[in-house]
Amino acid sequence: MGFKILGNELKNIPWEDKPSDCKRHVWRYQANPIIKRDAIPTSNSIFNSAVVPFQGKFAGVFRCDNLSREMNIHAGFSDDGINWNIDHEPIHLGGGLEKEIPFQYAYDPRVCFIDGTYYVQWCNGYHGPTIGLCKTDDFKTFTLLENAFLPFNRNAALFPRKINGKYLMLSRPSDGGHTAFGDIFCSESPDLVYWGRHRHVMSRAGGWMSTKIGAGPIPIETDQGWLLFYHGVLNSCNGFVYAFGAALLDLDEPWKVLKRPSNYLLQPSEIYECVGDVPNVAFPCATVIDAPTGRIAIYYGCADTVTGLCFTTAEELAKYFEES
Ligand code: BMA
Repeated sequence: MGFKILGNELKNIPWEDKPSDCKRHVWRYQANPIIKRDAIPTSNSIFNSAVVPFQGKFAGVFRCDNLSREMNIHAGFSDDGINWNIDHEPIHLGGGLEKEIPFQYAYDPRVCFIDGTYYVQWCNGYHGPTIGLCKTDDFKTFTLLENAFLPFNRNAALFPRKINGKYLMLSRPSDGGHTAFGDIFCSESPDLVYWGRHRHVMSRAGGWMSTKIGAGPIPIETDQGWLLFYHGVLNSCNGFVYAFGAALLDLDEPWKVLKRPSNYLLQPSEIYECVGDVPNVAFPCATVIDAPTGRIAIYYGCADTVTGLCFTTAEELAKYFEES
């Protein structure tokens, strides 16, 4: 099959070549985790976080649970995408709307660059979990926008360009607890305020994704369709296990699934993925890509405690999609 990533060159993408003894399509950064749980003085854990190229370097929005275990999002900056300076204070959401939508909690951010602006989507506490949105140009000043949906919802990921003139966003309707179900839907908006034309994209399936699934990073445009990394959850006798895989969605109507292999790409196996505040969690929230080489670096939360980095390429994923 083979496919080509449509996007920018990123010469300074964080990168390690595939080890010669690696049998999988995704391989981990050897010095994982890249962000330790106590990387800032106030953090119990830093995981499920989003990163984007920014002004020739990198910026990000990080999920930091603090020492009283409140969940919040913090901005951070990096020269190389690996070593991060994360603000000790949470992001201040301004612009006026914060009086209408007072802060309760924030977690699992994704960051999407569209038409020159960075939009953050996260799970926002508003009488239960729903999807919060804000925008920034500099990762210093953040303007709060309307929540996209009613509670309960999680795992939102905007598409990185308008499709047929509209913003599209994936999300995962849920409940107010540790949701034992969940499928991915796609919603449309003319203005990032009013959302409708909700379409079912895909349901949980067998094995590693038998309990629930949720969109991971912002979808990546390729000549064969949108490349979506997504997490899937298996309910074992010892609790949930979060792994991730990938699917290809139609470019014009992304609620149509073109390819969806049944194998996972990465399953919690390393000690920092299997042991932590929530064991056995690999939860991807961001990628950075170098289109000419097809290189993809994936940022993922490990055991709800630390942040890891792993790698793949368009060539590897083409093989993965052929195996399905
Ligand atoms: C989900 C979210 C994620 C978390 C996962 C595993 O419901 O809370 O933030 O990584 O559970 O605990």
